[in-house]
Amino acid sequence: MIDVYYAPTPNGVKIPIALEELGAPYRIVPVNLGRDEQKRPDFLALNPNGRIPVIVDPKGPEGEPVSVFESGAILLYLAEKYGGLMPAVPRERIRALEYLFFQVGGVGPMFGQAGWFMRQSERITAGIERYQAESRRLTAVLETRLQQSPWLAGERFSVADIAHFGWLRVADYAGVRIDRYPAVQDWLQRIESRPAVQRALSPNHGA
Ligand SMILES: N[C@@H](CCC(=O)N[C@@H](CS)C(=O)NCC(=O)O)C(=O)O
Repeated sequence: MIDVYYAPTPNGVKIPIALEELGAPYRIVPVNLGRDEQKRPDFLALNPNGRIPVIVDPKGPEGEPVSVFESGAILLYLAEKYGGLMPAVPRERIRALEYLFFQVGGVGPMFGQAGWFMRQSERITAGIERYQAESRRLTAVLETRLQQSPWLAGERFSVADIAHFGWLRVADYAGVRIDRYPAVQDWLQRIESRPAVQRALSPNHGA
């Protein structure tokens, strides 16, 4: 059974969603970010970057335990291990990789910075405007893509959709009004209605 070092955050929710979609058993190990548990030595031994999510698979390569950090790496590890959530069609696989990296390199950091600047007691206008504008621009890229195809990779739901879902469902945190992006809004609703996603987001998820 895979241990998921978890907090209910935009990056955290990606992992139980993937595991539920793949039908893989897992156990939640709560990490209290408010108490900085992610900065303790035992956690840093799993992720030197001191952030969730992290997984520990007791049956990794050669049947030996392995830990994985960075949500994109975890999603790809799980997709390979359980044989799902990555399109088999080569062109769709390329699109899935593109949008997965677009999320971890673009949407995640920009939304995170926008939200951070918006919540500082000192108003730093240049920071707020820069990161909100970039968050909105990236969401417009997703809007264009989702006007063309039902899922980010193409015809199939994939790790790329899961990666974006965590942040897009809380887009207002970054000052992004999702009702201005109708294809993204429709896509969010289709993901929210998936039974595996509902299980993953329920408080009693995992073993
Ligand atoms: N690039 C990382 C980002 C992980 C990340 O930012 N995690 C946040 C929660 S969403 C966290 O652990 N924050 C606590 C901290 O920064 O100390 C990933 O995709 O896994």
